[in-house]
Amino acid sequence: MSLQKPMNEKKRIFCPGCGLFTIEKIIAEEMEKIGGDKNNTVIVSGIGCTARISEYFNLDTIHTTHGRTIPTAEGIKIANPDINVVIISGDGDLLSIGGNHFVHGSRRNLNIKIFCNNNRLYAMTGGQSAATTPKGMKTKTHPQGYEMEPLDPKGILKNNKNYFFSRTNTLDIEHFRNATKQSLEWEGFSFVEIISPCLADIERKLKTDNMKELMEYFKKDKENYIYEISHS
Ligand SMILES: Cc1ncc(C[n+]2csc(CCOP(=O)(O)OP(=O)(O)O)c2C)c(N)n1
Repeated sequence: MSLQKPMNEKKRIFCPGCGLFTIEKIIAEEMEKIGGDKNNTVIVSGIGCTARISEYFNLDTIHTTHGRTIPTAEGIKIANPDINVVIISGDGDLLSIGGNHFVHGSRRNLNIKIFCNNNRLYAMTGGQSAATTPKGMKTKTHPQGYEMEPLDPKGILKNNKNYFFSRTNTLDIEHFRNATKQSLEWEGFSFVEIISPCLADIERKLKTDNMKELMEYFKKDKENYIYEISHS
């Protein structure tokens, strides 16, 4: 049985063109390949467009409060060490409101897998800037361009001596699939940052070139793609 609920049974809330369709499909397919099912895998998500993804999986899932995915996942893992605990949530959820849990959860280094949809803003509430918004990017709250440098999750992981990290994107399926596979197979704390577009709603309303700029960022420099494993 597919790990994705059929679209005609469970209508997705995602806008046309949203990277979340790709994120759901690739994670579900890679989980299935390693034998993920209701007996061994739980998905945890927080609040936001991304967080709605948990209800589209044929698995036990928990849609928890905003920013609290990591402590919830840690509780599940500590009580059930043999279960694969996978978080799928947004950058606002994991790195803004939940940023403190990411800092300390990564130091605690439990075997949990985090997939962060980094659309670089708060999508569900209408496109406000987040901790991950790149300098100069136009958002609803910064129509002239955001003025600060974005938070880099990879930098925070340096406190953990045994992690898997990847920066990937939904425009390069092969890289994203490979990062997902490696993350699911990693025995320890793992964070996959998936840069993805929020174009149908935010781009149209703001009339920005964020999407074009995003594609150029990945085209121009392969260093923007990362697979990194750290051993203690
Ligand atoms: C405690 C709390 N604060 C604020 C909100 C409002 N809120 C709902 S979704 C959201 C943004 C979510 O952004 P992100 O995690 O990046 O997910 P996206 O919608 O971009 O996928 C916010 C601020 C809330 N529901 N609960």
